[in-house]
Amino acid sequence: MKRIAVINGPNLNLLGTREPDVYGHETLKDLEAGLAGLAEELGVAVSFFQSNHEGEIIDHIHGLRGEAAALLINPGGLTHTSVSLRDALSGVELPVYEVHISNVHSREEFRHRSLVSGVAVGVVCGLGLRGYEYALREAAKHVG
Ligand code: CA2
Repeated sequence: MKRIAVINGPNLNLLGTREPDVYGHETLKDLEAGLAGLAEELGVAVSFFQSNHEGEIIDHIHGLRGEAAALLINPGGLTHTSVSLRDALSGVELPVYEVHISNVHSREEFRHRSLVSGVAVGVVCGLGLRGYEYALREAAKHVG
């Protein structure tokens, strides 16, 4: 069965505990449980990883080579700053789906630029946690 890796970057472990007006009421565990159910329906395997450390995320991405068929990533604040994350994503040669819970374009100017989008198949933003579901459906179609 093809595997799709879901990666959440810095501070996304706080989902559901703060800033509910921006990030909603669901926790990271709720999100992962929902995606696991959807993956089952779609007939793909899914793995989850969250870290607040850039290097750990990059190491995880390196480890996906040969293990995963596609990856979904919400890189958190690293979206706007990390050349190293972008390089890891382009180096792993997997289809990348970038997800943001909030509409980054209606927020502060520094969130308008993503270093990741240029190496992504597609980007979903502003649709809350549903954005992960849409991206998972697309990724499953792509790898199926
Ligand atoms: O909208 C998104 O998903 C973001 O990737 C979230 C990042 C932010 O830096 C990006 O510009 C957009 C921040 C993640 C922080 O997550 C929290 C969740 C709950 C409470 C506090 C922070």
